[in-house]
Amino acid sequence: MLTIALSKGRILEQTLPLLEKAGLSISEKELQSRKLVLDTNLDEIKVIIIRASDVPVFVQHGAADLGIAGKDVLLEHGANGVFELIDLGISKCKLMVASKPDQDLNEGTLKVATKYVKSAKAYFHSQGRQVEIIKLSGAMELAPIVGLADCIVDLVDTGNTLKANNLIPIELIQNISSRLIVNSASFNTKHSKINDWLDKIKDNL
Ligand code: PRT
Ligand code: MG
Repeated sequence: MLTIALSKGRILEQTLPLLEKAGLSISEKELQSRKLVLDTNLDEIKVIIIRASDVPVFVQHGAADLGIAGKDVLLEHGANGVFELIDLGISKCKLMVASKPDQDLNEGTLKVATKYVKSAKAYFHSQGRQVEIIKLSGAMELAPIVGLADCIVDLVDTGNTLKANNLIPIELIQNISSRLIVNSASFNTKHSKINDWLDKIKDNL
């Protein structure tokens, strides 16, 4: 038996067609049900659909053998107990520093509002810049507007959210996409089965 953890929300839309091409499908009836563990067309594979940030946690602890999650989420979680197998090239966006157009980001200690605490710290520290991180769980764009922070670190796709709040993208921290991850113990014990799937997914990317 293999269990695959998928992120609900925006990644799911792009994940399902990718799995389908590799021969794994979940019926509309299963997807619409309130079940948390979903059956697939294959008896030996079950799928769980959970919050994006919980995917690496389930995989780390072996509650799921495989998972699909954004690189942003994986960077925050750390590599503990999970291997990244492949870049699926879906749900692409950029992790960026953004601020008001007239903001000076090079003087004194920067106040940075973000949900990506680890990534933001690592980025500014690597440049020798002093920062105070303010952890938020959403609506980061509000922080510079109300004077809570000098800048934000957030994901940017079209840039429309920034523009709507009179903010501009300033520095690129990292390009983001979704990755297939595996529990490190499962990778040993279920190696041939997992490799079969890896090949099927790779062949259809
Ligand atoms: O809602 P919940 O707390 O459960 O989780 P979540 O909000 O993290 O999940 P969800 O469904 O939003 O999916 C998040 C995952 O999608 C991230 O982990 C990324 O890997 C990926 N992804 C790709 C994005 C974006 N693009 C994206 N643009 N996640 C979020 N955004 C947000 C961004 O934070 C900002 O608010 O979209 C807004 C910017 O978009 P543009 O197009 O206006 O620039
Ligand atoms: Mg969301």
